[in-house]
Amino acid sequence: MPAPGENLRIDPARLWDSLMEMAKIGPGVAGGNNRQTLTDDDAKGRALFQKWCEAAGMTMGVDTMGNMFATRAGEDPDALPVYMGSHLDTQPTGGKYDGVLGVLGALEAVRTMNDLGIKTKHPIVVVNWTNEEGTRFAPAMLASGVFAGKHTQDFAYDREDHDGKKFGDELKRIGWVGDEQVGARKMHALFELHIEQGPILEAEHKDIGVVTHGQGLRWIECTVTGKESHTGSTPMHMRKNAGRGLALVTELVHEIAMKNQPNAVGAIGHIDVYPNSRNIIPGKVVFTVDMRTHILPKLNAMVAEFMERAPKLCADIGVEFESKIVGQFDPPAFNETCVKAVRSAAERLGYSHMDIVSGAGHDACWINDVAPTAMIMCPCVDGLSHNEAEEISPEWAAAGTDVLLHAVLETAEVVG
Ligand code: HGY
Ligand code: MN
Ligand code: MN
Repeated sequence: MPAPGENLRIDPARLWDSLMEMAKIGPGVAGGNNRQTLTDDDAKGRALFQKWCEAAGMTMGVDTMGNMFATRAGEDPDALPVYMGSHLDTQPTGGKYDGVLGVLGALEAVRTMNDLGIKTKHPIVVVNWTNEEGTRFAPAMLASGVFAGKHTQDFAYDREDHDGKKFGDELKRIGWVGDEQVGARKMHALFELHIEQGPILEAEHKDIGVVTHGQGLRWIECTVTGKESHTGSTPMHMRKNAGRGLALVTELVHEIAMKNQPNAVGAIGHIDVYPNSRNIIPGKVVFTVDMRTHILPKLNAMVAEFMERAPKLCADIGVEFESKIVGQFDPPAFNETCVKAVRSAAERLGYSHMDIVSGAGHDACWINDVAPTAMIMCPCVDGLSHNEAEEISPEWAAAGTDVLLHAVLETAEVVG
């Protein structure tokens, strides 16, 4: 199949305008976004995305997890579609590009195909996956996980946010329960463009990351139980301070990650302290440990060491420790043919590139289990993400989207 010509490029200004337009929905307090999944702002972002897709001549399908699929017809309607996309939901203090670049970059690729009257054998579908972030409703990549058969829909609908609202109820409330059975769609391939969310590409002065693998992830929700009592009048030897358990476990997670360098990370990002009163010793602390590496035996060993040592640390100070896995996936190795299409696209377009392992989890990590999948990354300033100051350059956005366009056209087979 002849590859698209190296002069075939997207419209960088149109892409950037769309990114800035979407960023106006669910603004953060410091220049980023707070467009959390299944909020009214998420609904507004979905509506704008649907409007743009329909203006680009695509037809929108929605499944029972709210996943959105905008289809551009192919010359062979029986050929399995080539999918491209990511997520529009953001962290509570998220950036403007995490996920959004992958969705709007895919839309820009279709707009460019329309401008040039490009026809493909395979239909092309632009995707917005529901709840990639997993911050309001754990786990992350929830809807792509249901699509890939990793979770049941009942499990997903039952997930509760901090206020006890259920995923299924919130999806219904915002009016985005679709009629398609989730997971029924079959894919010829899927490509996801995403910002790196780390410092490597910028430090190496590379425009494109050719993602060969992703890190595996374990989210362990821990509950440390002590005894609430007065911070002033309770003698030190009589205290059961759950906060100390959190401190010891936090340090343990860091120690295990550092012992397993390179290519291992660990931290605790979510913490709820009860009753969280200045003059009451914490009686209970609930927190989530996030451990990752792209080496599966190492990941399993890190978790095993944690599960062996954490309960003892807590018992030694007289507090109880319980834990449960609330999110997990093994390290994905992406499809070699799709990865090659990404790499050759970068070469053809003259963009500097390097192979890279994705540090963050992405919907592509789950879809990789049900269809040939690959990812394209662009740098981000100082490697910063999951922070309102997240920034990329218009040039980086355009380069990544050019590569996405070429890889998708090569895979979807241009026929005219
Ligand atoms: O947690 C992750 O890696 C992704 O950003 N949800
Ligand atoms: Mn993301
Ligand atoms: Mn994210």
